[in-house]
Amino acid sequence: MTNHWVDIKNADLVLIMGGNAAEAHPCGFKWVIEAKHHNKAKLLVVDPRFTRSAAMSDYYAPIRAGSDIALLAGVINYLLSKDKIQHEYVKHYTNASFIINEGYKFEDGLFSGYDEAKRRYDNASWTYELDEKGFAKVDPTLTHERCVLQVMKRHFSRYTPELVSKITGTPQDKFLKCCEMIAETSAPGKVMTIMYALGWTQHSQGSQMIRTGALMQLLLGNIGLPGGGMNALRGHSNIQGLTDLGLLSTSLPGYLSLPRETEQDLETYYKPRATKPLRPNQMSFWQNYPKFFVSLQKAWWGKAATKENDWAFHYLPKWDKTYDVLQAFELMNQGKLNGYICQGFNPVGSFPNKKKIIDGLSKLKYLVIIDPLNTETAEFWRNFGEHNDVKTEEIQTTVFRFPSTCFAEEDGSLTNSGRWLQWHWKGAEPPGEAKGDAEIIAEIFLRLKSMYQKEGGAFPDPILNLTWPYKIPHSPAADELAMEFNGRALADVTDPKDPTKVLAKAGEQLAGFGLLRDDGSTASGCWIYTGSWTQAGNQMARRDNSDPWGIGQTLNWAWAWPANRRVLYNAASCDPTGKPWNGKRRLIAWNGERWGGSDVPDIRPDANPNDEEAVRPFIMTAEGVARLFAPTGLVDGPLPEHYEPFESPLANNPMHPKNDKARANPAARVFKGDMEAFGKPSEYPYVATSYRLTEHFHYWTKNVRTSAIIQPQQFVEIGEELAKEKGIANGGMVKVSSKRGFIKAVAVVTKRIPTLEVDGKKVHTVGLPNHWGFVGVAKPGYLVNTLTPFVGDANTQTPEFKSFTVNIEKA
Ligand SMILES: Nc1nc2c(c(=O)[nH]1)N[C@H]1C(S)=C(S)[C@@H](COP(=O)(O)OP(=O)(O)OC[C@H]3O[C@@H](n4cnc5c(=O)[nH]c(N)nc54)[C@H](O)[C@@H]3O)O[C@H]1N2
Ligand SMILES: Nc1nc2c(c(=O)[nH]1)N[C@H]1C(S)=C(S)[C@@H](COP(=O)(O)OP(=O)(O)OC[C@H]3O[C@@H](n4cnc5c(=O)[nH]c(N)nc54)[C@H](O)[C@@H]3O)O[C@H]1N2
Ligand SMILES: [Mo]
Repeated sequence: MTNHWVDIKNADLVLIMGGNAAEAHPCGFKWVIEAKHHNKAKLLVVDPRFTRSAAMSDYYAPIRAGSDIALLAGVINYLLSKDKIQHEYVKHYTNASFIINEGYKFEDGLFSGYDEAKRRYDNASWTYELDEKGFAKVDPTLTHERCVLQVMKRHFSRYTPELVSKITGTPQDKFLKCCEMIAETSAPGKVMTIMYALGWTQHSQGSQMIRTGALMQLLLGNIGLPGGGMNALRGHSNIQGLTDLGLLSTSLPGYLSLPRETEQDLETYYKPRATKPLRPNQMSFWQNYPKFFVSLQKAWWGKAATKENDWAFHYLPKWDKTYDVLQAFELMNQGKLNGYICQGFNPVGSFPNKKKIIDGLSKLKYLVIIDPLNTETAEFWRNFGEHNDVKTEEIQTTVFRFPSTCFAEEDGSLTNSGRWLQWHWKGAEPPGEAKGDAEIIAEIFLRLKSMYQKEGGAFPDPILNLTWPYKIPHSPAADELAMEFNGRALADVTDPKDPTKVLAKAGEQLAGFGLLRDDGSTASGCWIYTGSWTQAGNQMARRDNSDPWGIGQTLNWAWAWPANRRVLYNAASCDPTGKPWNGKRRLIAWNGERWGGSDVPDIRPDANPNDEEAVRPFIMTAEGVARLFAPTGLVDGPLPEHYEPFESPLANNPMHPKNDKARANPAARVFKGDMEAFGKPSEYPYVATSYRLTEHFHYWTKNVRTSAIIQPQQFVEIGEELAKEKGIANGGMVKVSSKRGFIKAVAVVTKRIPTLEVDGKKVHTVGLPNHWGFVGVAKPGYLVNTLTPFVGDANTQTPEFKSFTVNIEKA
């Protein structure tokens, strides 16, 4: 989230699109109701189904799953052509005025630099024109034909209401009503918040769907304002913490990145990351990259990380490809990966194409499960009849099961969607032989280390020299780990302007990431968490809910990264003179000398907005402004474009019907064999999408008798028209099949799933709730991921769970 849960109450318009907060985030959804009650806010919901969120909305528009870019691009076209944009904001706070290089082209669905054989773009032509000093050229009049605003106008003008409706199935009048409601928030004092989740992320073009939403918000001037923002509603209670701490295969903590194979020395590694400003006087905050990186290396390897050995840069693995989950299972299938650890992870239930997942696990030598519960993955080798029809005698994988605690049985912090780190305390002792996750990992590590000590190995140094300062080495405590993430001074940290002034004494916990240094005098396990456990103690445990400004800014409740700031880019909540766009909802303001107010300023506190080359609010970019056109950052284009899902009811992409290469996302990775496993519309004519129910949490509440009682049996949802066509009765059994397998379940025939007219034909949607499987006390069912395709988003590799195709028949 750029903003936070409580802040939703400040919105004038709430757009829920690509999520169903009333169902999947019912506690957070209360802030939407607050906005309606206290702020007369309107709620707009766009979803293939009339959901529980839609039931509370002021306006609902249906959409074909997987076509959101077309709808949002249509809104952008509406805003640009009807001049419904926040002019001052767009001019000063975005790169609308920046001039793009002549080499940049977009033709027939493909951006310049495409390599078809590699399914990859070379982004060399997606750049700004630079002046002699290396700064980006701008045209403040916004009229240059290659300035971003004009490039955007040409790009999005193709998304006419007719074409949008033809692709999305959203009737034109409903689409235009959405445009009108959204456009109202281009007034400087009005804001819309966007709440989204998996309905946008789980697509082969998921990152670009989110980006299209962000572009719309920037044109409307809704980012950085209270009640505005792009708000990703996170899933598991600590999934925000997972990404913060760098648990993705190409990440390091604090959104630093693991070096690539081509970056074998520190200088090459820093070059694209520690970027110099692209406009005069901009902060370009990633210039501080070396301070965060060296502090991380010091936290991990202490004295073994020295200036002479480039802070042990050679200890880090260098990536040749991403090792996301799809990749891991592909490698298992190829026989190239023979051991796998699942810690709190049930991939047989949660990853696509169950058959391929099970085939992969069957080829392993060993599988380790760390989980408080039994799971489908732990039991993948056992035959459960129709629900898991495997040949047990042919599977040789050894499965080790380590019972672990769950969150309620341990101390620690959970980071919520709003980036708040909230400390919690153990509520009960774990049963039986269960051990904490940290204890299990520590024991595995210590045994590995002693093997390296005894037997040597190809490269023992990173293991032998790893810092391990815990009081009980086989059981690191949560507070020890939290203090390590925050970081401390290894030597006295002084003021660069006055070296006699000591800002932090050797051994002290650091108060903020401004104190981190690149000379080895500080250590921090995650720079964005610096400030969470200071000399003043555990900031995450704070529970003062006072709200002096009355807009939900409770700065003394828990602690938010970065720097306890609650709304990111909050300097954009003011006009270019430093005055809030809306005087009633003030985050910060410029008082003539400093920035201050109800939030921690997201700008240098003394940066005068009235200076000629003022510091702009998007301090993390080298430009100082937000990127409408993204020269770097995304692998599949500097601007969004609609592509069909890999499985779609349409034979071609109505945006460029003749170019088959641009039918689906041309930069998405598809493994050999998986392309052939995609279904054709003639055999699988219906759009399928999978989703959650309030009454269950994934696959684990099947173990809870009360949850099993309130949602007793697996079902699929279809509309009345499809039911009639197929002769399916409400409550009858149906078989749903894709090219990869089938499931059987009870049919719920409902008005809540509309039939849409797409590209001149009727398109029906089949809705698939996720929560059943073959382990637990609930009535057994089929795993929905028997049906889903093995392909992910081009940038994140998040699987395309939300739009694929199936057939349905009476069982
Ligand atoms: N009770 C309960 N709560 C949960 C969970 C749970 O299992 N149970 N899981 C948690 C987790 S891990 C997560 S990640 C979150 C997920 O939270 P959500 O993303 O809100 O949950 P979903 O139900 O998967 O999907 C949301 C909606 O997206 C819609 N949708 C599908 N395809 C499209 C599309 O192409 N466009 C648009 N506009 N909408 C589409 C679906 O119809 C559905 O209504 O929920 C969390 N909360
Ligand atoms: N078709 C389809 N597939 C989907 C989705 C979808 O919308 N549609 N959604 C996707 C999403 S968003 C997600 S997040 C994934 C979820 O996929 P998974 O994370 O694989 O699913 P969970 O069932 O949540 O499994 C988590 C396991 O963690 C265990 N656990 C709980 N607490 C602890 C703990 O403290 N320590 C340890 N070690 N284990 C613990 C639980 O018992 C459970 O077995 O599913 C994905 N799969
Ligand atoms: Mo999730």
